[in-house]
Amino acid sequence: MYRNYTISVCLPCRSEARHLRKIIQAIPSFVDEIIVISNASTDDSVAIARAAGSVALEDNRTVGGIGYGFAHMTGIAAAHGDIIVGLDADGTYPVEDLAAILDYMLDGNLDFVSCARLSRSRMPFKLRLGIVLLNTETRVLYGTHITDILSGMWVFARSVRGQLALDQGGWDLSPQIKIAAATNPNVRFAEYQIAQKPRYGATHQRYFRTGFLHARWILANRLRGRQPSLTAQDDAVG
Ligand SMILES: Nc1nc2c(ncn2[C@@H]2O[C@H](COP(=O)(O)OP(=O)(O)O)[C@@H](O)[C@H]2O)c(=O)[nH]1
Ligand SMILES: [Mg+2]
Repeated sequence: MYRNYTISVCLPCRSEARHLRKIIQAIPSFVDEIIVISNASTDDSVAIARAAGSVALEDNRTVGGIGYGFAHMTGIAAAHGDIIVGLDADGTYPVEDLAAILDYMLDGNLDFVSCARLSRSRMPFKLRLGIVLLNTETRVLYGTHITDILSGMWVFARSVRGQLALDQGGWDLSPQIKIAAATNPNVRFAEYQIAQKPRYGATHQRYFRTGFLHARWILANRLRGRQPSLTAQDDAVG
């Protein structure tokens, strides 16, 4: 519970068993619910998540071998908290800053906060360049200024869960959730600048391939003219 709001943290996870305990232990104690969603893990991530006191779910669906979006969607659907936090289970995102991020969200009367990395993080040049290009594409196509379209950490009110209309099972869930929130007039969206940390273990990422697929999805989604669902109502925060 934080400032009278219950908080759920969702961690998508593929084979992060070696450092999962450390990541779970770093989550502030005011968090009410920790949900680890394993996707096609080949190690004992699920058992370790459970032993560390979190709720361990499995969603092993994949598209093109990736299940990042499926894991997030399952976590978001299962979360009970008034506020839902999503972040990678690899130690890169500063979960220890969560109180400050929640203050920013609550004081600013926001519904969705995306945690943007570019101004405060060191990251591989090709990743930074890819993000800048995809940010620009998003700005041109959707008219929305997002400074880190690929951040893997966000915080939002469960009351807007039904408005996001998420359906991307692969990596494209990451741009999808931000574009859905930022372009929906019923969702108050802002970014919060964070510093990214080095990853535990090896990334599963193939930057060029994933970047190209993101560019294609961002364009195709715009051409489809898909509007976020305004019908699905959810209970209000608090
Ligand atoms: N690679 C991969 N990671 C997944 C998948 N599903 C969930 N994850 C988790 O998603 C998060 C992001 O993956 P990561 O390898 O860190 O990608 P990066 O942050 O882009 O380097 C990590 O916590 C993974 O354990 C999946 O299908 N593939
Ligand atoms: Mg990561």
